[in-house]
Amino acid sequence: METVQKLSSEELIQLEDKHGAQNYHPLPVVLKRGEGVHVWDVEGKQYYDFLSAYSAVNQGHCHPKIVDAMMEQSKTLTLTSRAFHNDVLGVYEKYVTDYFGFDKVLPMNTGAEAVETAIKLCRKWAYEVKGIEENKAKIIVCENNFHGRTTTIISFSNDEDARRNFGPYTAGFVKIPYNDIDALEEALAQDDIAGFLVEPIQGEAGVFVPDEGYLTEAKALCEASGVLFIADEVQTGIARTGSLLAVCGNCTCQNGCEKQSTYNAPDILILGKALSGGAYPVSAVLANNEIMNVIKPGQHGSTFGGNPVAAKVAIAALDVVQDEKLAVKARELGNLFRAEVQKLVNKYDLLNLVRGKGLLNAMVINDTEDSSTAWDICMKLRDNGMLAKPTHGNIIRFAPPLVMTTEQLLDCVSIIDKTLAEF
Ligand code: IF1
Repeated sequence: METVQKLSSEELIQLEDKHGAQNYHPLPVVLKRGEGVHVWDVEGKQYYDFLSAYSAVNQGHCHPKIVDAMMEQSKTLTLTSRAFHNDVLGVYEKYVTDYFGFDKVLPMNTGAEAVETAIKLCRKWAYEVKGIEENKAKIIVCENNFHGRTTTIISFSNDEDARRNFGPYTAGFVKIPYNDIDALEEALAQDDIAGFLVEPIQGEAGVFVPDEGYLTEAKALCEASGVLFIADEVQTGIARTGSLLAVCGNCTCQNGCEKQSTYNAPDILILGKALSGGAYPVSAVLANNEIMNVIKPGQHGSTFGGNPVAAKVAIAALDVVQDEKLAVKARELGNLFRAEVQKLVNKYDLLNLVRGKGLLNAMVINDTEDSSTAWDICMKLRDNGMLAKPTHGNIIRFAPPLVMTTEQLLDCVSIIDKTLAEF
């Protein structure tokens, strides 16, 4: 360990190149420490984190409340598997279901596992409650979706990198354009439709916010067709977009929702990432009894899902969201950020537009998708003390931790300004 700590950024990157599978192309920066909105590299340089581990670190790096909860539980009991009960799981299950307003939760670890769980749950419900003939159930998904990396999930991706040469693929998915209510209505008219799986804002697609009313109409159409409305809030959930969930629209109430009937409550809610504040892999699928009760002992599970450390971490992470009013912060800071960056869009030809909701935003660069401009800008941002990552070639995603102050946010805008001026 001693020697590892003395290695330079360059040497550490070489180690990864030589010994790690090359399934990523990270920005060349090697981080060693994080606190709140900041991270530091091995040479000691400080940066603002404008990715938040893809919206996992909403509560800020190493939030003391979350770390304390993890440390304490780690010294007491880490894992029992679900073969036995433990004294934390039930407490967490009550807490998280009250928080989001559902009857039951099925705890898993990663986002992709939670999406898989939702798909299995939806199919089982379709056969056993809705009465679809065995093996006929279809789930509607959207073009340019991102739901994770398992074989089934990439089966309905249209990102060729994510999908190509990983077949044969899982059948049973119908793909429609995102943000197209007529296409949804048409697809819902097909036989054997069990569910509609959707990201309330498409993250990987470049932070694509659907039209006002799209989610409400989509939910209403699903309900009218007896089809489950399944929201993947792995990236958008937990205050990121200025409300507790992106499906909450403009409501910022923090604890569950007294207005369940007026927000676009999904039949199945998928959470991950910030459910742990980035401290630990924790994901969850929430649903009411009519749906969740189709899963019986032995039919689904995971060794680590719902382990006591995960349970304590998630309670702490959700406490922080509420105590620090992170949804309201994300909304206010997001409005300010977009207004400020819009000024830069007006100022620089290099920028096409800024879009997003809350603190999930993207800046579209005025260049072709295969140009290296967005990457070059991210490299310069890095040099100027701010870390962000391009997506789809010419888009830069901006998703800082939600615990940022107004002053810090304005400081970041001036870093972006200064960086663009260098081009
Ligand atoms: C990677 C993207 C973000 C997600 C939604 C499920 C998952 C994700 C809506 C799966 C994960 C991550 C995975 C990460 C990159 C990242 C990502 F650019 F690829 F699309 F955030 F925008 N549903 N998204 O966004 O969760 O299994 O990873 O815990 O490196 O693949 P996971």
